[in-house]
Amino acid sequence: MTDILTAPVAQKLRFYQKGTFTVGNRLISEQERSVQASIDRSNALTCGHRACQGCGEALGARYAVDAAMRATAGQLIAVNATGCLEVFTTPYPETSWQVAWLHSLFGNAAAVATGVAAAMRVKGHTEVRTIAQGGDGGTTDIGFGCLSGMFERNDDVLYICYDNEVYMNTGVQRSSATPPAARTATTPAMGPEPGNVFGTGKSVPKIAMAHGIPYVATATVADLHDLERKVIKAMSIHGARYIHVHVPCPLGWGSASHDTIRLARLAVESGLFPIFEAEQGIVTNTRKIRRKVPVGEYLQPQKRFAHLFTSELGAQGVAKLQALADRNIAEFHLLDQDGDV
Ligand SMILES: Cc1ncc(C[n+]2csc(CCOP(=O)(O)OP(=O)(O)O)c2C)c(N)n1
Ligand code: SF4
Repeated sequence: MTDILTAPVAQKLRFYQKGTFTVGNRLISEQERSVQASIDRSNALTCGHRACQGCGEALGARYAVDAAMRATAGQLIAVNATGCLEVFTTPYPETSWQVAWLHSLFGNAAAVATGVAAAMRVKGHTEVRTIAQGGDGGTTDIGFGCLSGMFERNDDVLYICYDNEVYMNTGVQRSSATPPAARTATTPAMGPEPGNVFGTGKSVPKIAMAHGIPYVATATVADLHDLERKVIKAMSIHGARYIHVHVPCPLGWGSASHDTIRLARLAVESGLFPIFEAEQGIVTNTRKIRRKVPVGEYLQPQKRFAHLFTSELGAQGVAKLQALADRNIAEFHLLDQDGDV
């Protein structure tokens, strides 16, 4: 009997509730239910933290770290970059972590985790595993050099990036993961190209793949079962591993706190956030889009994109974002041959 710990690829779930995307634990066998459904989950990130209502980062971290705890029988050390996750969980002198947890600086989480993993190896504690985690600013910008070094040396660390597409902890500044056209505190919605620039973009999952590391995956809080499975799979592998999790941020995105999961799902179903796994630089698994939606359905509920829906200039921005989504769909073969499934 396979379970979530041993299933080698995404298990096929039957969607009895047609018309919804519910992946309720009741629909699958007890052995395959999620870590979070288990009464003996570790609650590594427990109650009392100060995250906003509907915070995707808090949700993603809870599932990811508990899955890593399950995979390592609790023999885990977590290194955290500066950012919302660090700040809302550890207002001195309190902590919401029930795991060995370290914070050093904004940009050095990957390097600190490398040192922790090396120390455990030298001390002979080979059963103790290390993860590092941070936001998109700490990962794709300021910590990027340390991260690339960790990849290139194939250090025995799983790095998890919680991508809320903005520097949130310091007040919604643009990062290199901010989508084009998004309004942030540093990219106002004014001028001939309102919001963030339509640049070339920066896909850290693809950059991680270019290092040829053993495992790279993208994940979303819209499919927490899949996130758990990917963390558990990553912890079964040694060497450098990277998981990039899409985590909506109601405060920074100007979205309703009850819309976090719906928006995360629309990002996937529109093609803007492709879900895939790669091993040694080769894509091995993609999550097909079940029912393709136009990008407008994802953008419109978010105030950071409100200016796209009030003018002809805005409509051109929506069309350009649609082209980006379509490019992802073609690149990762996100639709079955016949189109929508
Ligand atoms: C060297 C340095 N520069 C700037 C800061 C200020 N700072 C702390 S957290 C943060 C933003 C974090 O953004 P991100 O990594 O995206 O995480 P989020 O808060 O969005 O989860 C910044 C700019 C710092 N602590 N150290
Ligand atoms: S600002 Fe965003 S990332 Fe930070 S705690 Fe609030 S919802 Fe979460």
